[in-house]
Amino acid sequence: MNTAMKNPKSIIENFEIYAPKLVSKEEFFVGGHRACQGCGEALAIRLMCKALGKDTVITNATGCMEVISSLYPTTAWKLPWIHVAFPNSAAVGSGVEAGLTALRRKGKVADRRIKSVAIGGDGGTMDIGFQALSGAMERGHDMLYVCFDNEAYMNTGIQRSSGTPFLAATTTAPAGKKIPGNQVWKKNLAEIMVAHNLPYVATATPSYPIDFMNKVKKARQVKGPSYIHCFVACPTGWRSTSETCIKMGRLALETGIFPLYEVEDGKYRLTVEVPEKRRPVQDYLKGQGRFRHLTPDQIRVIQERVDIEWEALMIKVKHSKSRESLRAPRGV
Ligand SMILES: Cc1ncc(C[n+]2csc(CCOP(=O)(O)OP(=O)(O)O)c2C)c(N)n1
Repeated sequence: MNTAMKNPKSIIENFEIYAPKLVSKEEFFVGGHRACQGCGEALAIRLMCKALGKDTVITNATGCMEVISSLYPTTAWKLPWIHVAFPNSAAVGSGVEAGLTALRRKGKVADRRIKSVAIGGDGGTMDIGFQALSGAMERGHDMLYVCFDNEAYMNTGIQRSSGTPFLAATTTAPAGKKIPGNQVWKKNLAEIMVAHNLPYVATATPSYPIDFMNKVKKARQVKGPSYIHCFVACPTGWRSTSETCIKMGRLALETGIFPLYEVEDGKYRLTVEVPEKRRPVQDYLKGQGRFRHLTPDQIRVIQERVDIEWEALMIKVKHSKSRESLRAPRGV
């Protein structure tokens, strides 16, 4: 174990020495794009691209990240990048992988590993692109899918998606006299991906950048399908101030609303520890206008749900076992 590992405080004190070693200076998603101030999604894409490196093909579903990054005649992408329709990022990503495999077999592309990475927002992934995602993962393509979950259809005006949290106000589930915001619980897509028996599934957020980048690097190495669910703050849609983008991800972790974990062949592991006494969900909710209308009783209902989900996750962390030996054999 090196000195820095033995004494994490020394990393913080000597940040300028360690930071360049931790994070590559090479940029593949560059400045000049049109993301809103404090956009968590643009930051996450930048970090993801650094972790992926140059031998990568990105397939991007329609959504904020496509709109802000590719206004004609400019582009923020320094990687091969394909903009596809709203529902089919995973399908095109799987085609990229199959195409590269075929070309490699014929000796028409360099014999090195080029990773196909498909990305989409929560609307493009959890709702309209879900069938394509499920199919691509189930077929076992050697590809990574990253969902950037800002918890609504932000690009088209903050409509609710199946990623929107319970009782959050959106333009299609406004908090008013009849309903107090979105009426259903958020879909847990990471769990649904685990149920696809993937070799690697993880949750992440740019608020913990090294954790996120390590997960992207790990997923890149996986030979087979992998999925990362990346939680990204959206000040515009969440009605929060732009400088709170990083803070929101940290509060989501510290309250247990968005735990950071990875699942390797079915074995769960928390990757960022949460204090034994988690912060109350109120600490996370209060900085966001989309939850401004909540009553103490409604906040209590959310707290109870988070507690139940947390306990269920802890059971999995404690008792799940690796199923690596049960991976479906390919080509049999
Ligand atoms: C089939 C289809 N339906 C609707 C649209 C309109 N549309 C474009 S982007 C978008 C919202 C994207 O939301 P999300 O996937 O959550 O990504 P975000 O913009 O929040 O990053 C919608 C509804 C479309 N382009 N195609």
